[in-house]
Amino acid sequence: MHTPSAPPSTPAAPSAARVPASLRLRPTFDVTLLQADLSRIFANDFIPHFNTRYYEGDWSVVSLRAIGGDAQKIYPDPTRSDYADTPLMERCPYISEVVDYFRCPKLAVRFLRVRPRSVVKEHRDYQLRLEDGELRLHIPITTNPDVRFMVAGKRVVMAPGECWYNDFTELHSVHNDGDGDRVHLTIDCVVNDWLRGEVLSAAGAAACTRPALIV
Ligand SMILES: O=C(O)CCC(=O)C(=O)O
Repeated sequence: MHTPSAPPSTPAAPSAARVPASLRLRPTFDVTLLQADLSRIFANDFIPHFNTRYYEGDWSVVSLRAIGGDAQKIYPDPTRSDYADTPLMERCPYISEVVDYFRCPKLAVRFLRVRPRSVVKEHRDYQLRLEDGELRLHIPITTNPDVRFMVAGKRVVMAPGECWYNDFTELHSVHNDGDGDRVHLTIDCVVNDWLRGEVLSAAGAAACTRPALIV
């Protein structure tokens, strides 16, 4: 695979309590290959999001890994563990490698698309952060400067190929005021020692780059 790039140093890890609500993790994935996989997904593979009260416009989903391997199942049911790749994953060989990069159990893997002039309204997700033992990673594939992704009152600018942890138990929303689709790959993960280490070491690195507190 195209090995994701990661900085070599691993600063001292903070505790989970010090992890910010939004945090870029170390791997960076190949944008051309991500977009090539996305191009093999067709318009009628996208299914409108089930939470119709939470959005205006077009927010839609493609299930690459779902309950029972069924691409029609777009709800990431936290009570189920029988997740498997759907037939759509076969069209996405690079994304299959990206998913394998994460050395932890994976649940739902989806494309989430927010079309131009669409809004995912402010909401919280239940038990979806490091401390809860399950978290959702976002890897942008297509985006534009007029996407506003807000988490806990702050704008989070995520570029294609980057990998981000967000605390989705905090209020969050997405506005796409641009002209192009915004598509993210999302990977729901069960937190194990490896994943906790990745998040905590990224949090440690982020803390080191913050300005010193002057008292
Ligand atoms: O980015 C999106 O499409 C929605 C983000 C969101 O609400 C989530 O991942 O829980």
